[in-house]
Amino acid sequence: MYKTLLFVAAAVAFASAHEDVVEVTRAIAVLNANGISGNVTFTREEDDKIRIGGRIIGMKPGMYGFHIHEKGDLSNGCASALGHFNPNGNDHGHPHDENRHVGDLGNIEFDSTETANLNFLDHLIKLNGRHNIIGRAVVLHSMADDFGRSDHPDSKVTGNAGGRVACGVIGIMDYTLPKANAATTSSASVLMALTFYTFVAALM
Ligand SMILES: [Cu+2]
Ligand SMILES: [Zn+2]
Repeated sequence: MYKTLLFVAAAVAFASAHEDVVEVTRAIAVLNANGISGNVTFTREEDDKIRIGGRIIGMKPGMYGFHIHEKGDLSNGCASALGHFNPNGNDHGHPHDENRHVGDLGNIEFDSTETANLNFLDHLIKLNGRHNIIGRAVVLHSMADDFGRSDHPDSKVTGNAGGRVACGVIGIMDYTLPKANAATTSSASVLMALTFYTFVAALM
């Protein structure tokens, strides 16, 4: 009897460990502060790269630092989002650098109509797993990011991109549910294992 219980427990543990998880395929952040407004979308594409899209309006023409910061906590404005999302303990860098924060998305450019149209890929940010940006914050800065290449003491930490002028929490937009038959398959395996055990026990 104890053996049976132990086996059932093991089978159930095995089945739950193999359950699928929700996969986020698209995320969105809404920015609205200091006369700056817009949406930023993050869409999973082939090779698991993320396409950053959308439009932000309200900044004078020029380049401005644009990052994913560690937390989605905006209770004290953009400041409580803390620093750049950096799960690997790297230096601040250019998006194409090997040594960069996961959150380092470089600069975005506002044109003469004070509009930034976003459409670029990043290979390091993800919508699932260790580099997951869901629930964190996107932050737009008052100055250009120097990619860690200047002599400024903040260069290798923040890119010396100045203050935080607007930010938004990154939320789930689209996702795929685990396959509906996954649970059925798991229960079926438990049932099969039980039947097999009963059969073996009967032989002994
Ligand atoms: Cu930043
Ligand atoms: Zn950084």
